[in-house]
Amino acid sequence: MPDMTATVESLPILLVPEPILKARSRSVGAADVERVRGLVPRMFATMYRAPGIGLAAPQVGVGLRFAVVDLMPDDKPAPIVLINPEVIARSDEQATREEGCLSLPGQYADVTRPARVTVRYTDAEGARRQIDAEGLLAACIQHEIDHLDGILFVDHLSALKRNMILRRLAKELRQKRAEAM
Ligand code: GNR
Ligand code: NI
Repeated sequence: MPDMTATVESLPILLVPEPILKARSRSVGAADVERVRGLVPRMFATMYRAPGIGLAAPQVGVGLRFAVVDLMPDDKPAPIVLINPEVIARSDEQATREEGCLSLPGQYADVTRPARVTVRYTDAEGARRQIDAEGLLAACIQHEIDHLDGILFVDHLSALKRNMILRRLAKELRQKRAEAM
């Protein structure tokens, strides 16, 4: 008897400087729906295990425009699947908060973005939806949509801060890989 409660396998998370992280992903079309359906549970498993509050398909090597998000309010799962998400309105008001990224492990910086966004997307059931986001959810959704356009949170920083972070990450990964030998 197969174990029906078997844990969904995590996927490897690609790290900077993987080229796919700098590429624009293409829209999910009807022909991609089965592939997306298969990937979504694995992407949630990968995100929860990391742990993170969002994960975009290119971070697991898939060049398609979808992402998963879960802020786990009150420690309870609240999974959101964003397929072909589009920001259709953004506030003039900006907000600054510290961001991190699973593709730049251990690196954090303050990022300024629109405080509120309205996002149109297709959900996991194929229904067209719209969400008004603010606070951390707004930052997270914008961060994930950026990934679909090949943009990383460090691209919102000055060249000086960006290079500082990229050099620090390269050094830390080099050290970690040397230790693992
Ligand atoms: O886990 C994550 N935390 C986070 C914090 C502030 C703004 C955005 C994020 S998303 C990030 C996970 C990730 O890399 N998603 O692409
Ligand atoms: Ni990220």
